[in-house]
Amino acid sequence: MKITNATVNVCSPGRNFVTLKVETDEGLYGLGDGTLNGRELAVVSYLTEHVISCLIGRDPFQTEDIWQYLYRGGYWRRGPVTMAAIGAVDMALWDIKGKALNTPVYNLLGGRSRNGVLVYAHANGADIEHTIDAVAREIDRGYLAVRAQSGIPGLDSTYGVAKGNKPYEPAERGLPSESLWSTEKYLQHTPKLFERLRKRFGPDVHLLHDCHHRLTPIEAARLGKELEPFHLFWMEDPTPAELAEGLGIIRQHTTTPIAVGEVFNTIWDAKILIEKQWIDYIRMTVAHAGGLTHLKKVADFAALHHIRTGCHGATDLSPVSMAAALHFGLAVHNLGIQEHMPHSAETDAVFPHGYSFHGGYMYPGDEPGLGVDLDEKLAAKYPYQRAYLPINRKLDGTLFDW
Ligand code: EZ4
Ligand code: CO
Repeated sequence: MKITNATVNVCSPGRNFVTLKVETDEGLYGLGDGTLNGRELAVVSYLTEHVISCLIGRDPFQTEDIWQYLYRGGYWRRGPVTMAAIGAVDMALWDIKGKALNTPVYNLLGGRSRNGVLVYAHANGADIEHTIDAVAREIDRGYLAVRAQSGIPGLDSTYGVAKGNKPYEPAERGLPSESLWSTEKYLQHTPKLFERLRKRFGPDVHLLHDCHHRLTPIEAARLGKELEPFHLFWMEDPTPAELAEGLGIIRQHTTTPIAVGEVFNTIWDAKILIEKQWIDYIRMTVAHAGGLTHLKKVADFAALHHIRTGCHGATDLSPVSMAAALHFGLAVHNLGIQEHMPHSAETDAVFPHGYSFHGGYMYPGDEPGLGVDLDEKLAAKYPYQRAYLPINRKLDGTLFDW
């Protein structure tokens, strides 16, 4: 089999998605997700200007060699744009492989290690009472694990909390919006939220929380200690993780489990964190970490160090990524949990898919390949619209981490 053509689709059914379609001389095609929130067109250009012509004539079964060709052969290694482009190609090739062999991708990654993939829902509210209601709604829908984020008294908006009645969506159309932040107010408020949630929902539901890279290591250590009585499943991105040793400081102070990695691209971002066992969950995505070929290696390395997976699964990853994460999560031995932020009805219609949710778990479905398609006609009705993630400032105007 040979690759004969590849095209990039950019559409915006509620939010922007970049989808690579790789075609073969046998009529089979594969899809890969290359969406990089707020920087979408950089990946499009990387693919169309620099990658696609190098793929023509290659054997799509050679996932390892093509991965190395694009990673080592590009000379300029790593980085989110490069790795998202490689991720899109790699995903599409695994999709083709599955279709050609008439088997779901999970069978090519080791087969089923479990019946379904444990997922967590998002719940948020303007204050603690509304967040409690939102968690109750997700539990009623069948979720066994819920991430809780709450508005903070004295701050107009914060990460993870929806404005109005719309579901939370981090990117907004137009230029970046700005929000104001106070670590002091956040640290006072957050333990109260989890005290209330545990009291209300009892010990069994898994509770998660995302700090979104906003604390220094010692601030995160304080929060982790104060959350210990409420037994979180994890505390996510407590501090920016470029400085790996920061996670080491947090680890010395608290037994609250730590999850990081949604902005990582390769094993090199995570190597020290994994080796030192400073984290408990590695959250890289199939799309941004160079596809299944690389993520499988990361997961196997993590497994040697008691670290489990917890792939990022926000709505800015397309249903193609969601499917890939579910095949991966079903197959790897060290699955922790998978994030599940359901896509809008418009997005689901553009990307018909075989995966499903039932009773707290998701299932990739048994269709050959990844089990996701792209309705190009419908996609054409939703042209790209520029959108950015917000930026964040401290109350005195200093630019801060969002
Ligand atoms: O802010 O995906 O855990 N989920 C997250 C997300 C990220 C967005 C950024 O594009 O942190 O909401
Ligand atoms: Co996050």
